[in-house]
Amino acid sequence: MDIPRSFLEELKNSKKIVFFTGAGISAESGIPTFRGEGGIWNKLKPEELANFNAFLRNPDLVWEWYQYRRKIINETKPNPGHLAIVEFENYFDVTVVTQNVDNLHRRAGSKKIYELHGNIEKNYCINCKKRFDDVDFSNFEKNVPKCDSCGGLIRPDVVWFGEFLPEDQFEASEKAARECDILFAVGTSAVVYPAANIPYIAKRNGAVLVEINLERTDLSNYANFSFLGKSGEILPEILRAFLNYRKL
Ligand code: BV8
Ligand code: ZN
Repeated sequence: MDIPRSFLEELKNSKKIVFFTGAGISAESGIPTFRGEGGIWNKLKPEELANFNAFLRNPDLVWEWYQYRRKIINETKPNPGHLAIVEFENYFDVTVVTQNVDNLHRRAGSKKIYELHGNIEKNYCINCKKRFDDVDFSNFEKNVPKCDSCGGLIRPDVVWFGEFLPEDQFEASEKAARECDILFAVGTSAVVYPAANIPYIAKRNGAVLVEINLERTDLSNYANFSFLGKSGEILPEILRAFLNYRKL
């Protein structure tokens, strides 16, 4: 893969890096994306599942979908793309801003992570808000569990369509985007807002914008550099090229 010298020079002069990641970075771990071919939304529509009213209308169906995804996630592990991002921490001040709810960046060992859309391992009661994080609900495959304090429905702690993002995570992500020297947008179709604002905020504040994706997206016209291909191959390749370049 051709890595431009001008890109390596920018990287060498950078201190703060943001990795803004989407479902594509977890694809090589075996977790289906939302919108690419084989994407889960192709079969199921967000409005049917990832929103609060759908949950109220059919809690068992929505709960079952999350149990199905949790099962897939539990059988996967971080891939070389996640691991390369951890490696970058040895040479840069790295912040991970992820739209993913799969917890793979944390399992890979990333230190500074902001989760804009929540975390599928966490749950809470919609009535009394009691937390049920990292509770094993494996015996609730098809039926939504009820809160043991008030009997309310328990939901996954993820951000559904029409719901606000966790303010602390979003504000910290905006700040990291404003202050970074370079932002890598990795494996995201950049169509879901307000998360998709993050790369534009970085660019507007003078950061170099780098896109890593299998295909072009809305971001491609704004990116200073675009690498087309698999993030699990490209990120380790960029790290290797950087380590060689900095020795020159
Ligand atoms: C909000 C969590 C304020 C749950 C997700 C109408 C009504 C209501 C709202 C809206 C509306 N119209 C617009 C909106 C705003 C809406 C929105 O943006 N909709 C879009 C679809 C138009 N946003 C919201 O509703 C947000 N909240 O606006 O609140 C508000 C409040 C009240 C009333 C109104 C507004 C909340 C959005 C969060 C939704 N939750 N997920 C769950 O996961 O179950 S969204 C879902 O999409 C995931 O979080 C995912 O992370 C996110 C983004 O998708 P991507 O990560 O980019 O993944 P995708 O599959 O799309 O793309 C993968 C990419 O990877 C592809 O480009 C592919 O080429 C690439 N790829 C694949 N393999 C690889 C690869 N790249 C590299 N290597 C590979 N190997
Ligand atoms: Zn409760």
